[in-house]
Amino acid sequence: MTGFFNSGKSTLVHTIDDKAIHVEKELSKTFNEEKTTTTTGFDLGRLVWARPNLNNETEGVIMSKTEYLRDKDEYLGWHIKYVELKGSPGQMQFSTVRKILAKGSDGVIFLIDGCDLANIGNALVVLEEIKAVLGSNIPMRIIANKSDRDDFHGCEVITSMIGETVYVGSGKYNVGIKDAIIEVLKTILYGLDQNKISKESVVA
Ligand SMILES: Nc1nc2c(ncn2[C@@H]2O[C@H](COP(=O)(O)OP(=O)(O)O)[C@@H](O)[C@H]2O)c(=O)[nH]1
Ligand SMILES: [Mg+2]
Repeated sequence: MTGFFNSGKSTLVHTIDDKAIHVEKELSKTFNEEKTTTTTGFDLGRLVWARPNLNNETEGVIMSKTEYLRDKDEYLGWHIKYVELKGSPGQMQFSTVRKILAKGSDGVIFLIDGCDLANIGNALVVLEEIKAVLGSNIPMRIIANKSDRDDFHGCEVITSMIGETVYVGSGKYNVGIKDAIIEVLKTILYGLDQNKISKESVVA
């Protein structure tokens, strides 16, 4: 998972895996009341995708590895895939770290701060960077994050600014996140065309 500084990457990883690893440091200048640290290394969440069958329409469930190990008996006979969600540092100067972390990724969750249009340009720089490393066909879902806030701009505005489809989400309140991860995982497994078919059937 990547995106510019303050888009909500560390928060999202922590929401879906409360045992996630964070490598952070205090910001020398406070960004705002809430944001006092910045990721200097990475965030690492360990997830499990459990599916009752391997039908490509089957969504299954995303949970943290800890939850899975606790409730393992409920998933007897299900198909289990372990997923690592790596959150990258968002500041421009950490470009090299982002590129190293990106290597070996099978798909991307790209976060944009949906309340901060002033940083859309920076988001685009990070988006181009990830495409340069992983190729522009890498399975990816772009999320306009922080949709819970009153000053959220809505995904239509951000879609038109980015020039690619952007989906609504809130990493803090776990809205749209698991769906995005499942969509990316399905695209990794079944390819873009298969995914389009299943997306249409979800909409219908
Ligand atoms: N309201 C709201 N705030 C969020 C959300 N996600 C992150 N934040 C806040 O945005 C700021 C940046 O989040 P952080 O996870 O550190 O961003 P990162 O730099 O991308 O890792 C923090 O103050 C978070 O509390 C969200 O979905 N909703
Ligand atoms: Mg962070």
